[in-house]
This record gives sequence, C-alpha cells and structure tokens, in this order.
Amino acid sequence: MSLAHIIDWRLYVVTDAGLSRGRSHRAVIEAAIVGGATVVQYREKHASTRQMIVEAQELRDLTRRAGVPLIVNDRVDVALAVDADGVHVGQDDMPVALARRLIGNKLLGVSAHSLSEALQAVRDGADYLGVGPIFATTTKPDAASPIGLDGLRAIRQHVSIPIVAIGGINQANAADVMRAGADGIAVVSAVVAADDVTAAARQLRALVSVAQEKAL
Ligand code: 3NM
Repeated sequence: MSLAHIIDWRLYVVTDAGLSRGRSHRAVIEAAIVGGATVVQYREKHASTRQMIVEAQELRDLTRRAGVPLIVNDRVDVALAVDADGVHVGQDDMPVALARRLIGNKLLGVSAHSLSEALQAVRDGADYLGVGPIFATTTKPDAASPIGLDGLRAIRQHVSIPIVAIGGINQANAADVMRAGADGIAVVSAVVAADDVTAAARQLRALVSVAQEKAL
C-alpha cells in the first residue's frame, strides 16, 4: 500500500488563474481549505517559471500549515523546487516512468481518459489517477470527450489505486460521481470561480462525504 491510500482525496481543488476572477491563487486556495479542500493542485499553463515558483511556494506554505497535500500539475521541476507532495502528469506530459525516476517517492498522479490509459498508468507506477472528463467542461479546451459515469465505473472495476474524477463536476452531480466509485472529486470552476469559494467548497465536501459514508 502506498502513501496514496492514506490520503483523503474527497475534495481535490485545482487552480485556474483565468477563472479566479482577479483573486490570487493564494486567496482562492486559502478560502477553499477553510471550506474543506482535502488536496490542492497548482495548475498554471501561462505563467513564467519564475512566477510559478513564487506562486507554488505560497501554496506550499499555506498547504503545509493546513496539513493539506500540494500537487503540481505537469512541472516536475517546480514540484521539486518547492518540495510539493507530488506531481500530476497528463498523457502529453512527461512519461510516467520518467517522472517517477525524478520524483522518487513523491505522489505521482496521471490523467486517464480511458480504461487502457488507466491500466497503462498503473503499470507505469502511478499512485493515483485523475479520470475524466466525466462530463462536458469548458475549463479545459482540449479535453477529450466525456466518458460519463459508466466510463468511470468501468475504470473503477479494474483499478485499485485511488481515483479522483474530473470534468464538469459540481454540486448537482458530485454525489453521483462518488457513487460511481471515485475516491474524490477534482474540481476547478465549481470552487475557483465561485462567488463564495469557502461556501462552494464546504457544500461539495459535505456532498462527497455523505455519498462516501453511504457507500461504505
Ligand atoms: N483535466 P471543471 S478536465 C483540468 O479530463 C482538467 O483530464 C481534465 O474543470 C481531464 O471542474 C479538466 O471546471 C477541467 O470542469 C476540469
């Protein structure tokens, strides 16, 4: 059993500068943690490396104080530089086995959009999967087509490492996603773009917790 099995994956909040309505990553993530975010992913596609280091370090400081794991999207170098808890790679990012060699026993998450990608990621040494998009999303313009709850269930049946589901997840469908076998929901817009980030996180956290308790 890896470290990934003892992490609370229920509410995995992913940053997005474009959706944060002028609020800093730090302000958004602080508010999300107050509302009950259990994992934070720093995802930044446009900033300079220098800016990413500054922002990731801010998130590192506050996630460490809160006891919440910090994962950096795509950028192994940034993750190592700020001593994040892990890295998350997509299918076009650094190959999983190579990322593993660079990060040692830090957490390694992999995006999977199909059962075959999921099985390959497990073979390559992923600690957890980001499975999606479950539903349509405008947050990631190059997202694959939605795999739905059935797609999520199929992957769950074949994979025992933790799964966070992503893509179009919100208050209306979070419980369904948990019932389909996810260990947690990964959300961008439902939290980061909310008027009240803390309230949005709190509501999602309650929904996933109730769904998970019922499933146990
Ligand atoms: N990755 P929202 S979908 C960052 O399918 C990301 O791998 C996806 O944003 C994948 O919660 C996605 O706003 C965007 O729908 C999710």
